[in-house]
Amino acid sequence: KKGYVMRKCCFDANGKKTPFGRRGWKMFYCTLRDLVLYLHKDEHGFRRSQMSDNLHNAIRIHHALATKAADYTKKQHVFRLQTADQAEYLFQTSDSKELCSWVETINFV
Ligand code: I3P
Repeated sequence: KKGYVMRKCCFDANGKKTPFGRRGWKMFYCTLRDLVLYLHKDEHGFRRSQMSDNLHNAIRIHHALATKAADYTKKQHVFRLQTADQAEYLFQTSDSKELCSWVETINFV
């Protein structure tokens, strides 16, 4: 699965609160492949990048959990992603169908 999303970092690895200055919403082209969510500036990023670049902005989703962020009311169609290393992100998708599709894809790969 792939597509544009907005991402906000809430907690870094080990559940450490993401510091102010790095908590903003940022747009990424998101590619889910082999249990890794790759985040690139645009849809050409994956092809253009070295594998090391790809891994730099990557989130491992093995043992991660995606849930609709019903408690986050500032934006619509947002899901929360909690990773095995206790990082946490919010992702805003374009509509409710995309939201369900991302959540199901992440949880059932
Ligand atoms: C953050 C940015 C986020 C905001 C966050 C700010 O500032 O304004 O949009 O989250 O609030 O800290 P910065 O870009 O300097 O990191 P919301 O959009 O959810 O309000 P937060 O610290 O309460 O998460």
